[in-house]
Amino acid sequence: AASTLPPWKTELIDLALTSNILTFGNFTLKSGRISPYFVNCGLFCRAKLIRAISSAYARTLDVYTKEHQDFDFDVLFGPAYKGIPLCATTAEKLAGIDEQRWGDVGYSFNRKEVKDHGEGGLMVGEGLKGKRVVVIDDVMTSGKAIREAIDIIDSQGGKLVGIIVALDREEKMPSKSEKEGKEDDGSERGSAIGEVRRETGVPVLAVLTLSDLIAGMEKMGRQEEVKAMQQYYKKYGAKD
Ligand code: OMP
Repeated sequence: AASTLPPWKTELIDLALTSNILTFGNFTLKSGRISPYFVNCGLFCRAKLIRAISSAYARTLDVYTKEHQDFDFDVLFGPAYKGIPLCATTAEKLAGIDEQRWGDVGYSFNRKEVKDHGEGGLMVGEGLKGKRVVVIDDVMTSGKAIREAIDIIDSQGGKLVGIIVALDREEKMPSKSEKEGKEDDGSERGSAIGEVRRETGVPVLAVLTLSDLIAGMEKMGRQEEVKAMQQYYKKYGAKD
């Protein structure tokens, strides 16, 4: 798979690695799983890093839209807090790719605390009512964070048409035993992203997947990390 990774993905992985956005060790995930790698998108917090990740989101959306004539959207919704800079900077990058095509795309985000004075309300930015909305978020593991964002769009009268994340960890749904705080039962189950796709009927795009990270690390000759990620994938990876 290493040879199929386009140069822009290799560069992004390299940048994530040198800026400690992609790290290796022992990490307990939100799901309770212990992962040998972690991606902290909150650390895209320097000019060249936010430029790189917002360009990658915009490129992924632009390419997907070109390849799927029936796909289009009006607003990028970035759930608070981490989605806030992502929706704004990605909208700006879309205008940079093609202002004719993307110049009128809106962006919006929610407040975590509802304001009771001034303009009030839960939302900031472009209104979602009657609009085709794409959720932009950082990492998808089990899809819990994404489901919360979908509820907000529903409550605002928006129409969810797509989801984009920086990283799809390609993990299977948590098993019943995991939800009870025990070890995974080892059964084969569908992917978290697949489940969200089935539930919502919309495409879930990812700038990078775990397979991309493995291919990128392989290209850089980081065999130890490749092995750890492959072992993790064997245990928790989704086969669909
Ligand atoms: P789910 O809600 O299980 O899909 O997990 C997504 C969230 O997990 C992200 O919004 C992060 O808060 C966190 N996360 C990461 O940021 N990076 C990772 O590599 C893994 C996780 C995680 O805990 O699964």
